[in-house]
Amino acid sequence: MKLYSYFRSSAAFRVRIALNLKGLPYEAAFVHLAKGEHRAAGYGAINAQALLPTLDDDGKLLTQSLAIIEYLDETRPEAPLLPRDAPGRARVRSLSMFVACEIHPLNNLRVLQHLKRALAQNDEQINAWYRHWIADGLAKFEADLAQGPGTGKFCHGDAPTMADCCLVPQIFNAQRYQCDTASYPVTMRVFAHCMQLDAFDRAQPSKQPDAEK
Ligand SMILES: N[C@@H](CCC(=O)N[C@@H](CS)C(=O)NCC(=O)O)C(=O)O
Repeated sequence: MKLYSYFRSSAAFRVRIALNLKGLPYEAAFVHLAKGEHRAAGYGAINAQALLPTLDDDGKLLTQSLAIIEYLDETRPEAPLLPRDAPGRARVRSLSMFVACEIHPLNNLRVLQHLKRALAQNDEQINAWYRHWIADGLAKFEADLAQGPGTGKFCHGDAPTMADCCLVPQIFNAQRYQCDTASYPVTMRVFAHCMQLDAFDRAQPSKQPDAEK
C-alpha cells in the first residue's frame, strides 16, 4: 500500500495511526501541502478532491481519512477499529466525525490561507480564530467523553478505535498552536494513554521522513 502523506497533515496522521495499529506496512509518498503540491495536476489525477491523504491499495485509490480507515477495517479486520455492537460503532463514528467534520475543517490550510489572503487577517487574528474553534470543539468533545458511558482508557472502551485515530492528531494541532488543554482532563487522559502506544507515537509528525525541523 502507498499512503500519500504530509508530516503535518492531521487527516494523513489519522490513517498512519490506523495502519500502524493494524500492523500494515506501507510506502509513503510525500505531497508538500505548504508548497501547494496537493493542488498540482499530477496529484489531482490521484485525488480529485485535492486533499491529503490518499491511500493506494493495489491500484485502488481511496480518499477521505474516515472512509479509508473504515475500508481498512473491512478489508483487514484484525485489530478492529470499530466496535462489534451497533451502538458502539455509532458512538465511535460520532466522535470521529465530530473531530473530522466539526473541528478540523474550520482550521484547515485553505481556510487559514483564505483568512490571510482574501480577508487580510494578520497572524494574531488567524491564531485567535484557530484557538477559538479548538476551544469550542474540544470543550464539547470533553463533555461527550465525560458523559459517555462507553468511555474507557480510550475514547470508547479499553482498546483504540477510529475515534482515537482522530483525537490524537487534533490534540497535536492544538498543542502546535499553544491552545490551553487543561480544561479537558478526560480527553487529555485518553490522549496520554494513546501516546504510550508505539502505533500512535510512530505516526506523529516529527517522526515522519518528510518532517521539517
Ligand atoms: N475530511 C478530509 C480532510 C482532508 C484534509 O482537509 N486534508 C488536509 C490536510 S490535513 C488538506 O489536504 N488540506 C489542503 C487544503 O486545505 O488546501 C479527510 O478526513 O480526509
